[in-house]
Amino acid sequence: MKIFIHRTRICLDKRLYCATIKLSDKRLRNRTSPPKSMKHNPETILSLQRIAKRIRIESVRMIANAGSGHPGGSLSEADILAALYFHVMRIDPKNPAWEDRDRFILSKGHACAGLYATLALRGFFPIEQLATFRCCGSILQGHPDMKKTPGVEMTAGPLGNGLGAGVGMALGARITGKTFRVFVLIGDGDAQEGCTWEAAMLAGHQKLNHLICIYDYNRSQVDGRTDEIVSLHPVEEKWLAMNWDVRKIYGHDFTQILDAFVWSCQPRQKPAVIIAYTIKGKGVSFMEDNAAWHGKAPNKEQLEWALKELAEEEN
Ligand SMILES: Cc1ncc(C[n+]2csc(CCOP(=O)(O)OP(=O)(O)O)c2C)c(N)n1
Ligand SMILES: [Mg+2]
Repeated sequence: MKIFIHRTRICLDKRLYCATIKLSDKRLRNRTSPPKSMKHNPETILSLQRIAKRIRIESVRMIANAGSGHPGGSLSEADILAALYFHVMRIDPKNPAWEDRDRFILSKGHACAGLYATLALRGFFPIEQLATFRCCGSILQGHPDMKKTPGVEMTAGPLGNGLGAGVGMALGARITGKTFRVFVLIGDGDAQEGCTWEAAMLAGHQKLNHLICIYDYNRSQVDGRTDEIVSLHPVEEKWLAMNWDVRKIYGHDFTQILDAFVWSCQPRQKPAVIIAYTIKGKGVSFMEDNAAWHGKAPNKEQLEWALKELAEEEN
């Protein structure tokens, strides 16, 4: 296991940052009741596209403001997070410790800007807090901390640990007779860690049918292409061999994302994995599929360019 050091800094310019937050945030924050049904229609999709756009905008803004962070993975996961938090998961932002809530674990913890933006938009904490991302003493550290941030279920940063934590939660639910679902988002670099496969093997063996893994398959990690570093092929066959149900989707198409979640939440005898083919840096042309933007903050001009593209983006 490698050792890594978080960079912390003091944020000076909160006022400028907060001035850019829109009024429509209030409407989003007030959506506190868990969704009643997982059915979807064109309006659902339009609404989720708008939310995903906001997640992307807030993510790049936070990273630029902090001067550090991980835009590539935050942008690739944005559509999945929007679907989970605004349509699929049974949660109550006003009561983050509700016993029967669905759980979500971001195993690729470095991509927490996307998660923080989602949690803020969903009402777990005030959107203004995003301005403190990566600041000393902030609830929004450079990697998620379950003891600091409302809505964060699992501390993460060292890759490969999320699925194991999810297996523990799903087993705990079974033992205590709970019916909540456990969603774990893993990255493909994350999946290069051996403990991911140990957890997958145990989940398959235990037939953890309330465990759903989403595999953010952007085919890139910090050092470049996953295929050139440690190939993950054949991905589908690996999960099938470990006794998982498997579905492949394009992870930026809400119809496919929502259909896959409906499928994954149906009664089943095994855990389910959704292999989501995604684009690292999705939505910002100069970041898309470019490993250089794995862990780098945009400067002022690059931020303006990125925000312009994201504002114009049509899914
Ligand atoms: C155990 C461990 N080794 C190394 C790292 C350093 N590291 C941070 S992010 C990353 C690559 C992650 O790639 P991936 O999971 O595919 O995430 P994404 O492409 O979605 O950003 C690495 C190697 C780490 N966090 N943990
Ligand atoms: Mg990746």
